[in-house]
Amino acid sequence: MMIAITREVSDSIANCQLSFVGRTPIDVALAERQHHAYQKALLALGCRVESLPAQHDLPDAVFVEDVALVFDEIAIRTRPGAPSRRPEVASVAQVLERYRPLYAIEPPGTIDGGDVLRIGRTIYVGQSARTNASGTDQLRELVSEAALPGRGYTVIPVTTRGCLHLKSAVTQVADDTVLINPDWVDTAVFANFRQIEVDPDEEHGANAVRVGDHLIYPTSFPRTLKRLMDAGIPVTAVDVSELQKAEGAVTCCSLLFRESITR
Ligand code: CIR
Repeated sequence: MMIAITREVSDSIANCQLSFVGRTPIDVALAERQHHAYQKALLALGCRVESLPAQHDLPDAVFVEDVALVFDEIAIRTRPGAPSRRPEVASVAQVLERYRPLYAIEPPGTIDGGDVLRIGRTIYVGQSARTNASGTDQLRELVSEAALPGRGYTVIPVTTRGCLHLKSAVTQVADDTVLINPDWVDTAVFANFRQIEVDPDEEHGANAVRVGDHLIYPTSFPRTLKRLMDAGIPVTAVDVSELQKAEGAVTCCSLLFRESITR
């Protein structure tokens, strides 16, 4: 069973952090409806959705992906790069403790979950304004072969440019395939994968959520959506326009993991 942890939209979302997107008015009621449709898509793909109550004093709290990393073996509370987002961590960590042994990124380390892309036994970590070398080194130790005998991961730091997170620039869309924006990350890092590039007019289009072999993907990138469908990848399209105004993408609205632990 796949678990999806989500959090309801804060009514203060208009005060969110913004880095590469200009501030425009957000329709909170519409954001809530879109978020519910996103949760429904997760349910329809067989996930058990654990929806946490909104944290109205924390504008970005709907973006739960950034505050924790969940692997088959352990979970890690992150220390988000934006100080305003650090109070979001504790309540999600409390839930994760029920599922995995829980570790933490300590100061001066910072990591946003949006910078962490796991593919198989490799973890690519975006080096962004939100994720630093100390955070990356701490993650490397926590998932090393020494820490997880027989189940260690290789951690590869990846430089990003012009975007918020690594997963703004690249996500996995099939076992052997990534969806990628070549302007925001060096495609050579993913040379071992088949690569589907975003349409040049859809620069934010590289972020897809993968549930089993299926994707959840925004309706706002129709040309890239067609590329995914032409590649034979099953896609559920969702309208997340209001969350995109908060610089959110589809991966960032859930923490997705297998219920059972692997030791
Ligand atoms: C932020 O800047 O932190 C939020 N406004 C958006 C976070 C999006 N997170 C993600 O893509 N993982």
